[in-house]
Amino acid sequence: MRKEVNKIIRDIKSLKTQGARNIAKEVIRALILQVEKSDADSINGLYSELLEVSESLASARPTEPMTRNAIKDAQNFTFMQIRSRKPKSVDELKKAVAGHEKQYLEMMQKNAEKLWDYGSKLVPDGSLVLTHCHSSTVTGVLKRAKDLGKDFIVICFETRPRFQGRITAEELSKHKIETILAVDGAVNMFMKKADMCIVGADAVTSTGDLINKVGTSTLAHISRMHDVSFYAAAELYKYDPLTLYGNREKIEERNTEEVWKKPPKSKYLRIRNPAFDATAGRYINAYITEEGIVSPPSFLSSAERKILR
Ligand code: RUB
Repeated sequence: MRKEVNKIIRDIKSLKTQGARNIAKEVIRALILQVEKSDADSINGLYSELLEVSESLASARPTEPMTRNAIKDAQNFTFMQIRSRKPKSVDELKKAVAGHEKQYLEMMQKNAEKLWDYGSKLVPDGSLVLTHCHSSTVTGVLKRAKDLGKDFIVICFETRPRFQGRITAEELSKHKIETILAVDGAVNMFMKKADMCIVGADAVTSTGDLINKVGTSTLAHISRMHDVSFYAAAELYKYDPLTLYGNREKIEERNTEEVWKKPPKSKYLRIRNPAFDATAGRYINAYITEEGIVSPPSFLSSAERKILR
């Protein structure tokens, strides 16, 4: 494996690269690097190398279907090239695969732009918007709404223990959006005055349930208590096809030192650090996707049209 690819894996594991889209984009960049600079001298050699590297990339953050979908697409494309197009040389295959991956990145960008357009129309002028963690999809929606001339205030919750809410706060305020950072425990207090909630997505299941940063389900439940609209901004590529067969989305448990560095030693004390939680589709008013606004039960049919299994 190339050392640049190793670094991408390390950055994903250490959370230097965060968020489902950013992780998927880095993984695709790694595939391009590996293929373009590969020393493989045969077509089969290149294919085996791609399979091996993609396994390591997929396991760097195993709970990200957007990454898995991208990897599956790369593997299927390469397989079909070898099977049907029968490249004459390894260089021809390298070029085809790298070219396909570059197009995939462009498609991701176009999808995000479309989603931001749809989402920005939902943000009411003069409103109070609540969000959680840092989602590049959500900040894209909010920045687009601001660019449309809308005035609104965003409250981002700090998102313990890694404080991704600060990344959101910094990014939005740089874009001249009035932003308030608040502690996670203040959700109920601010919900009373909120007009809408918008969060990102790590995974969407076949039943329209959402997996996102831990604390998302609290926001969703409390928004329902106060009758505040709750949206998740999720490209259809966040869909996890395995959930159609009953697979439950794994919730990543991270190092407990992130929560408490030096806790007192006691056999009665345990610390837990789940990174994500699941929100049932019935608490979500709609998903904002690149194909428009869809209800949680319709996410599946829209996604299935796009994603190869
Ligand atoms: C980030 C997180 C984000 C989603 C969506 O968690 O939960 O809401 O990944 O992000 P972490 P995006 O910081 O642990 O990766 O919209 O950018 O794909």
